[in-house]
Amino acid sequence: MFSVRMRAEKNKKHISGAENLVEKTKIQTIVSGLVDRALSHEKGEPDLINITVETLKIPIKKVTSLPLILMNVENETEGKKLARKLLLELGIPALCIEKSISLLEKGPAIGENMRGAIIMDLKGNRLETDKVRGIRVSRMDITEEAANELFNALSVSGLSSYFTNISEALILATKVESVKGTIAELCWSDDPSYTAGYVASQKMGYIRIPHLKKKGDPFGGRVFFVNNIDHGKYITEMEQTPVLVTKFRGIIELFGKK
Ligand code: PML
Ligand code: MG
Repeated sequence: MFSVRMRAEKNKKHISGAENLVEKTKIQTIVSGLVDRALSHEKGEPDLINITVETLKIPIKKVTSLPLILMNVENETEGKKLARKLLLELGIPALCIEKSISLLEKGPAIGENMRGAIIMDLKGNRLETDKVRGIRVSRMDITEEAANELFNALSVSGLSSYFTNISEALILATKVESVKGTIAELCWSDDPSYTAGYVASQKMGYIRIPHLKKKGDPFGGRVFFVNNIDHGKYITEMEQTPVLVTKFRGIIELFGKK
């Protein structure tokens, strides 16, 4: 199996990234799809597209996805209130919650979005070595079978048009929550037109919140809340261990759909 990764930037600013785990025979098709994607992002045309194709040297970890829990909120104020409540219930101190929300609101890389994520301990310290790049979770995918299960479930809930965003975020969150030391993740998109995000945890699943920012807002990102991690091991596992989602755990609609 191969890891195929794409990242695109313009004037050194991150535009988009995506990746797959594929058999050799699929590399060309996947690369071409990733290039198309890099060239058609709403944030503009990149001046650099980086494609990496690499054999996997570590055995693949097969996992079942987190359950997808759909919540309904009217706007980003309600959405953030819900995210705060969920994170508190998960044991994240209020100070860390406020710090993480304000970082994502302002653009965590000195007023810009990060390519990767913030790691925050329960005292509110940021643990990423590179605070502009952040930690980039990598080498992950979903099987065709599990992707079909997810697609069908999303269709029933009227969300199939968001399949790509949801599936990629669910894969990533599932990997992040599978790594020892992660307690929860807070994420919302950095795409201006996409207002959704989530709070993910092993305890509660992937709780999707349709509004965590206003439409048009270009800032977003990810924060991983951690406790007692071995810094080096944690980062290596996030970046290097290949994870394949082989089963979709299902959707729970808590307050109707949005
Ligand atoms: C992104 O695409 O930048 C992150 C999307 C997070 C939310 C995905 C969803 O559940 O709709
Ligand atoms: Mg994005």
